[in-house]
Amino acid sequence: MARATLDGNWEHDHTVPSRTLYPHQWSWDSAFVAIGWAHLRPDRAWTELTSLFDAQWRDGRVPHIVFNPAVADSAYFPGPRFWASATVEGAPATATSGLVQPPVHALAAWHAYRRAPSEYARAALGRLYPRLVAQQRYLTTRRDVGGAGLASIVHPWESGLDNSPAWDDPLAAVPAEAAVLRAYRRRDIVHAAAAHRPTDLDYARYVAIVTAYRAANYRDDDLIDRHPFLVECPLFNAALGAAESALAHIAEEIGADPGPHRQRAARITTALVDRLYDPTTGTFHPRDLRTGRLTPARTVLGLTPLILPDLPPRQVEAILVEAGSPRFGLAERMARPLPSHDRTAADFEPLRYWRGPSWMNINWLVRRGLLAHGQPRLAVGLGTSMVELAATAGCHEYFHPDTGAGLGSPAFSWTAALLLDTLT
Ligand code: 9WN
Repeated sequence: MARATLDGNWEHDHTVPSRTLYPHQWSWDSAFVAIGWAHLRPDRAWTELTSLFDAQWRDGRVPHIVFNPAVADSAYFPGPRFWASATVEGAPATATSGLVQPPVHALAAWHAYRRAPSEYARAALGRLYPRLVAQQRYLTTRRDVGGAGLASIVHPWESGLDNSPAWDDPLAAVPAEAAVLRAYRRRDIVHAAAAHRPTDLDYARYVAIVTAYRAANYRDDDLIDRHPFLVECPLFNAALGAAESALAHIAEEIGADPGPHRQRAARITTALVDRLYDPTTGTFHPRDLRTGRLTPARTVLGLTPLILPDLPPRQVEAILVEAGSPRFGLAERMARPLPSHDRTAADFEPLRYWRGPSWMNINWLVRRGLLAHGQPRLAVGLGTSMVELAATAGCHEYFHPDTGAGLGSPAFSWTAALLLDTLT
């Protein structure tokens, strides 16, 4: 089933997340998918990552969508015409979006390499290395809007958890003009139930934020003075720090200097704890740069700093307490994987996208974190629940966090890829 899903979604040099909902190449999807290909066809793992980085912008940003020119503009909203990247200085010839997604690529590349090492893979890793470094440089310089050593996201789409309750407060401050949205036609609700997707109001704001960024040609200078959405996300920055740790391993493997990567990993970890950990809630929260405050929702984002190998013991312990609470239900024997939002919260919605359903990629990341921090029994508990879920429901995009029913796309690439990886 997992193999058939990946094979069915393979498209020349990349894997579409889903044939219906997402007919192009997505950034963090490709990273997760490469891990799956490492088990089946390692050559495709490297082709996948290489094709994504072929669309890297001159400033180092890796776009969150690389558009397939053979697919009609109307097949996905917002399509290439809306982003208009071709007119922007420093963008590649291929049409892309102007946003990024969590930088999980170095982590994925290192993981894929260790799953299937070979001379071919080492050469591919060596070619990818400077591009991964450029990606980090972009995020740690141009996106350090808060000036404290963390990267800011400029749109909820950059978090990968588009409509998480984590973004409700910062989004509420974004003016939403219904007229803006009426000018476009959403495609997602043609293929998925509207009640399982972000709302029209969410989309109006998504469009308004891109419109503001696009009007400045996707430049990042002076964002603090003009951009309507600026947030330091725990997952995004945990990925940023974990990327430096992975780059240190990659550097060692290919004969480059791992030292600067280790130093940067340590700095990002310290900044993440200083800026995003709340000792009163005992979990990590996003920081809204427009208000300077942490956003209050306790979402699964708060657990993801566990992927940082040098996260201090106090925060590791706090995450284990939060994850093991009724909010998320992590245990050595657990019926269902972690939900995307606090089960006990009033705004928990078990069917709506990132506001409750379980997702394989987030569970995979937390499981890696458990293994890295010496929690093999909890990792087995979580891994078993993930495998049972996908084996029973199929390779769906997301799952009802209580019943385990499959939701969204029924043949979703990263679910297949990470199922394969969790099985071994
Ligand atoms: C917007 C492709 C992507 C994932 C995101 C997920 C969803 C897009 C959308 O699909 O986002 O980027 O149209 O909803 O939220 O994490 O990368 O699978």
